[in-house]
Amino acid sequence: MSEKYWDAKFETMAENQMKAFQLEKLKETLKWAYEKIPHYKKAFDEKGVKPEDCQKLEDLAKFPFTVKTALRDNYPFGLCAVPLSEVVRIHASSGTTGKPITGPYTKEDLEQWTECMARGLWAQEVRPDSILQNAYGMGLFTGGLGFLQGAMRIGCAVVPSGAGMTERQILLIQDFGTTALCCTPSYCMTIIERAEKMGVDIKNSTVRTGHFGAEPWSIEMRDEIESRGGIHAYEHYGLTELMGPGVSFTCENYSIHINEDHVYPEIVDPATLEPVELGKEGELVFTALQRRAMPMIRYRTRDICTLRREKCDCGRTLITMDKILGRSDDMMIISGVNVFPSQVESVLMEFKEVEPVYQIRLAKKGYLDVMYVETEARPEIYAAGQAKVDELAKRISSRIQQVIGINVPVSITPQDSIERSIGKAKRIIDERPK
Ligand code: DLL
Repeated sequence: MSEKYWDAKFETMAENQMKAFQLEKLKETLKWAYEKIPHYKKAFDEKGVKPEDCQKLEDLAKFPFTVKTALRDNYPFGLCAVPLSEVVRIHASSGTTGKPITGPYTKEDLEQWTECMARGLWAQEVRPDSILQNAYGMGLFTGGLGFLQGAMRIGCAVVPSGAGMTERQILLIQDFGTTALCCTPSYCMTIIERAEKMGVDIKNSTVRTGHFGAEPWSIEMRDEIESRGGIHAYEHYGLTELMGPGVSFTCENYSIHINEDHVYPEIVDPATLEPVELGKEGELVFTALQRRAMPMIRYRTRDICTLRREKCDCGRTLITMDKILGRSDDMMIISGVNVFPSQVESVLMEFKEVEPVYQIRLAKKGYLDVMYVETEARPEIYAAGQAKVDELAKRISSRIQQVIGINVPVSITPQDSIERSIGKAKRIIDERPK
């Protein structure tokens, strides 16, 4: 570890060395998965590929994808490559429908995950003298324990406050002198808003850094957290299927660096499933390079993103990804235009008169999907009377038309009518007949 990097060897490794390292790990992983897990043996055989067919990184494109249903179909331990006696932790994610998906870890898997988390938090100014309040859900969700492990590895004081009980979170910030706050960005906004109502000034509190993730959020939301909360808003990205958080993290330049010695990223065209070149948008696909309990080959995340290999001033050579635009399952097609909630969020955040809460209602009009946006205004707008409220709604609607190109009715709902998030915010209410 150095003052700047937690693991300088991998964080600043030359590209050709990294590729050689990845290839070696990839070959081991393909063999491990093929030999240990019937699902992969069958999938490889059906595609007519053998682990030995991977002789260069590009050969990975010949191998089959893994999709979420494979995890559900093999619930709970069908994709586990080791006996349960070697498993030391099992996380799970409920998802929206049906059975959860499981994430088992060996001792070594946990160790590596911890290192990935420490790497990210170290890059984000967390040090042994930090007081880190961890307001991610503690439990089956990978957020709580993932951040706990990484922070403990650095050796800072962790306050495992968990998600929820917002007034207590604010009390802890004040009493313990929290310097680093970990939670979803929407929950951070809830905390800031509640603190303002309580007359507590988070902006001038001890909190300096935020370590946010687990849901899509716009750059405008990031700016809002920074200006309204006085917090440097760092980001983490990850998913249960791979390890949880720890897949990637932002440096001081907001570049999202992928721990590519642990996860090998690809972007594919979600329609053709063909690889997409660097700098072009598509679906993120990851292969875990070092996991033992649950190796993951070409996992289709459904997250829409772009990969870039550009020099970053932080000195890290790790490949970067853009902010996630949204999940392909959350993409709405309105009047023929593809829209993600994060795009609506970007427009809403331009308006200082609205609270950073919103929801999108989807309904059917004939054969067409229609969308309604609901948000809340700041107290002074309600106080100024209904005409002001209506005028604001109209202005937002015409800005959406201008930026996204669709005509969307916007309504300003009564104060505090939209549920505040404590974890992953639910942005879409789908009222379309099933
Ligand atoms: O959300 C892991 C995590 C916890 C990441 C805490 C960061 C911080 P899952 O519950 O399995 O795991 O959800 C994974 O959440 O496929 C993305 O769609 C979304 N997601 C996670 N991080 C981000 C992010 C955790 N920074 C799914 N930006 C992923 C946008 C994110 N979306």
